[in-house]
Amino acid sequence: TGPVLALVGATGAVGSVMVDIINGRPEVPWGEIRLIASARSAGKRITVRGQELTVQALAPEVFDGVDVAMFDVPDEVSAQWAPIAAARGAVAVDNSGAFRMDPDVPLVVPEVNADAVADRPRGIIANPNCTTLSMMAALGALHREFGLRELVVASYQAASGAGQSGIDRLYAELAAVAGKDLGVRGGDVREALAAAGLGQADSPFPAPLALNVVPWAGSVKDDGWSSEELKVRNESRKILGIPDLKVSATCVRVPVVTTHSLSVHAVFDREVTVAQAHAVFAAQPSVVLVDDPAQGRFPTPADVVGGDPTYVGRVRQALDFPNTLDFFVCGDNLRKGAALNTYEIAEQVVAAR
Ligand code: 2RA
Repeated sequence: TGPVLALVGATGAVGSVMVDIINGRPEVPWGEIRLIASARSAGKRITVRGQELTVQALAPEVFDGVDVAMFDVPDEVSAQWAPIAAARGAVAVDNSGAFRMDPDVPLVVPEVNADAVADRPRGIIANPNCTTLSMMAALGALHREFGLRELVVASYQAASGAGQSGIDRLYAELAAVAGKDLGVRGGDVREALAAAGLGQADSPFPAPLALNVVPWAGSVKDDGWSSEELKVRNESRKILGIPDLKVSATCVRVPVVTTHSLSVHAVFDREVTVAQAHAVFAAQPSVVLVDDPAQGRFPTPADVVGGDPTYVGRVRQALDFPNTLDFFVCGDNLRKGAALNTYEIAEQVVAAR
């Protein structure tokens, strides 16, 4: 009988991908897996590794005997329940934003700072935001070799980053504009959505996403920044262990269902060539290099979705900036960006026992 794993939020967008990941592993270390969700979803039956499990309602007792409890739930649910799981003896691995910047909670990407899982005074380990996480395997590998000093990032974030409601909204908007010749201007998208009964106020996005890009993700913070942009800054610093890393990010939502992309401008302490960067990426098992633009080969969300690795391409030495690389990264925001990294942390916790 191996350790007991609990998955809280088993029926949500990330939780469902988590179940796929657990089902797809060749082997798992767990003696028992418990699926947990809100009372509304309790009683649902989900097959995990050939066994039909019944989803249990979230309550303190469900954590009794649990070794690792993974949380894929909104911030306020994690804030309340991860400490309860920890108090009942579980290590909580939390994918919300509730604990990421807590100095007593490690923020872990196993390829970059796996050892940090051991130092968890609150019994909680945080999983980074999917936007930061999507570039971390690639950046961490470069940082080890060349010393990262500055980071300028633009994100191209998928609708599923906003959860199931984001996915549903994008499909509904696409249906509202599909099959129509909207002319060279692409038509009045707001009018087309309104005619289909899709009010802007009902959308998780602040502007139409179909046939559009939206330079906003997250909530409003001081001085014009979005929460998402500050997460890229703060979380990159914490994961890489560079508290004074200079970071500037612009986060943008694009009409892609799943897979976040980032355009990265990274300045290093030491000189770095494209060939050296290619060699570093090739040596990092969780990074796949797709970089032959003359043959039309570069990562795109449509090609990498559903995969576990981070895909990197368009690697260039910046012409006007010394020691600087520009490159493009794509990563499935629901897999490595959320469920997979959380699961890898959970396995790391039991492996380190
Ligand atoms: C988003 N990164 O894409 C967020 C989700 N955590 O909206």
